[in-house]
Amino acid sequence: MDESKFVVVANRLPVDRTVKPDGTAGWRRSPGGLVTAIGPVMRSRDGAWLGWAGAAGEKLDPFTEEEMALVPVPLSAEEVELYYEGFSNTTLWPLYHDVIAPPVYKRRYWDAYVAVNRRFAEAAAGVAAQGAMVWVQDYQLQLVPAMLRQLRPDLRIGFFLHIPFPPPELFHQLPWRRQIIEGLLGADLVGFQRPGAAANFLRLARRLLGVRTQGSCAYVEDRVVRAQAFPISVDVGELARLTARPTVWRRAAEVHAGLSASKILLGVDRLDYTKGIRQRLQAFGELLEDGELKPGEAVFVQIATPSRERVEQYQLLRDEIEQLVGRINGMHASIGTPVIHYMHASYDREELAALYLAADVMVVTPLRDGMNLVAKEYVACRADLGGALVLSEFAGAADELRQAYLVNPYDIDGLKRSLLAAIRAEPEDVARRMRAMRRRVTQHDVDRWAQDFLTALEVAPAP
Ligand code: GDG
Repeated sequence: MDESKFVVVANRLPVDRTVKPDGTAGWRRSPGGLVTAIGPVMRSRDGAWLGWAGAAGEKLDPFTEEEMALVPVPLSAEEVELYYEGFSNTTLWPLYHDVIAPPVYKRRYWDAYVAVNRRFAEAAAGVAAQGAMVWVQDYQLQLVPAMLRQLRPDLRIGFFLHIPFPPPELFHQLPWRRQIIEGLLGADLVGFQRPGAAANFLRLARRLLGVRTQGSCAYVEDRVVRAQAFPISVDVGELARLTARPTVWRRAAEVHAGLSASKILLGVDRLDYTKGIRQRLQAFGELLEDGELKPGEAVFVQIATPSRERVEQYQLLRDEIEQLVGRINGMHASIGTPVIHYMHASYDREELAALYLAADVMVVTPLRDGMNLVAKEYVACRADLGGALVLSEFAGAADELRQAYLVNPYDIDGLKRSLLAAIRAEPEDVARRMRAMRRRVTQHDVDRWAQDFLTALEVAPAP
């Protein structure tokens, strides 16, 4: 494979395995904004994408798919358990999300994290052309920037963290806190979702490593590292095309007609303890119990996409949510008319778009979330200016979507008041709020996010 001038390094490759109708195996582009945003840049810059192909123990040669050069990085079954399920999702994920669940600190997890990060760094060093630009993605690969810089000082290295970055008060728990900050400081540009996260990172660099900082810059030996916010967004054009399809708006009407309630409340999340699914269902259940909502007045549709099913905290969460759904339906449903429709399944983009169109109130209540694309997707789909958004102030999206019904999901009474206000809002008010939110999302879509980051990386002082 030729060397590339632009290299993306992510835990996963942007393709999923498929089986074609004739039985042969193939690949299909994964859904999601990252590929859409970076795909055009990859093609115009002769790019390569490094990542795990998704099957443990499998060794694959580089291949080309969707006009992208893909370089698989192998992971053994043990590494998936220790580096991915372990350090990434049992240590870092809860620590970076306000310790909503207790993080687990195991030295075996850390050792695997170091080893896998080194493998990714070596693979990137092997495919990057002289002076190339390398863009490392997310919390699974925080050591890659420094490892890669050591191997290849000629490269321009960017890093983007998709999840929150915690304040020192929490980050200090991590036994390997210095190593993580050193790892990230290997980049020329470190991007975060919110300005507060960039500030946390700079404070930690000062406190843990004595690095001098000024404004958004950290001075590391003879280099300047910039830390800044680049709020990620959605592919507004793709969503507009989807919602314009007659099959989609017909399906939305069908969903509405099929539910025997005047208003539909919708939640769409990976089944994750950061998403505040319990809090929103509890608030909805209490409104029914108090008699403030009548069963025919509103129905809740909750899609909970299966996620990290081998991690214990996720198994416990699933039991808890399913018990709660059962209890609320047990109290308030009648035959043929549940008050909560709960689906533990994954749907295609068309069906999701139809649900967004059908929903009168979109309920997004994470306890902590880097950005939350679901909130932005809902806004991008509502060209009709219908639909109210209830949004947690702890989601990065709250910085931009100021006209949503902003809530503190820990405050169940406040959440109940906001749900009622959104359900009962006048159409003019709903439209006014939606128009303002659409202006923001349309002007700051995912393409703009990628352009802003890469432009900032390009103007970073040369290594
Ligand atoms: C991380 C950060 C940050 C959901 N169910 C289905 C489905 N989805 C899609 C949604 C949306 C995406 O998954 C979820 O994105 P979120 O942003 O809401 O949340 P995370 O997965 O936690 O993402 C987050 C993001 O990275 C990007 O930086 O915003 O804060 O935690 O696009 O539509 N897609 C399909 N079927 C489903 O059933 N096809």
